[in-house]
Amino acid sequence: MITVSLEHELTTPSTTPITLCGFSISNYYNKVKLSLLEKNIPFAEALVFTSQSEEMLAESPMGKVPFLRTPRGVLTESQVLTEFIEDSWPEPALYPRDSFERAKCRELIEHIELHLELPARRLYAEAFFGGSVSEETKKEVAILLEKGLKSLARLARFAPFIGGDSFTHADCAAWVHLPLVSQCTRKIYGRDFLEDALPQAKAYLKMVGERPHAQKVNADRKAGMEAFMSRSKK
Ligand SMILES: N[C@@H](CCC(=O)N[C@@H](CS)C(=O)NCC(=O)O)C(=O)O
Repeated sequence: MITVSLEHELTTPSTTPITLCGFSISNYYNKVKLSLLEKNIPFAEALVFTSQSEEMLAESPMGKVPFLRTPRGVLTESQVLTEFIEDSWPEPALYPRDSFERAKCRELIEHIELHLELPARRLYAEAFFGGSVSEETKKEVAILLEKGLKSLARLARFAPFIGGDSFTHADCAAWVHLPLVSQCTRKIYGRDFLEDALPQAKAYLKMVGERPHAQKVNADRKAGMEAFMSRSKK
């Protein structure tokens, strides 16, 4: 595990209460980072790559990122981090106050992660990392993605945000995950499944991407890409 501390500009080292661990090309890392930035929560970032070393597993039992170091211990699973962040710093709220609308928001996040990001992830090796994926997997994933996208078309509101009229954690999730569905389907199947199923998504993603905090996440992602690629070649 490689750990490098990157103090976030909002923080000072001595008062930093939480540290987001992972790397800036991870969509799950960026989901949480965008939520933290949008809520103006002071945090530090530590560059940690996925690994199965004892040192890593002691903090992140699956060896995955992101994880969050807090004064009371470590938390894993990005959605758990999101919920912890919202519970610990309720203002500004990134979930609706109404319990049903709040649940609808979480439904969108679950939906995007379970039915879109997870199947799409099975293509990443070939789409992004120079590996290969079997024809069988490609067929299976295509069916899952078509179904997931049809279903998202029923759930997403784009009015103008994915859950309605305010920016929420669901936008943080949609903005990091949905572009990967576009990119990997274009690469693997030669057409953009997202564009075909949800033509409104493109303008929506552009709108979210214009938010200053999204731009910061994107700039860090681009800077991190080169470091990650040179590390994976070694
Ligand atoms: N369910 C996890 C997924 C996180 C995840 O898959 N992270 C990727 C990086 S984007 C990872 O750590 N992959 C390494 C692995 O699966 O061992 C979460 O929401 O935090």
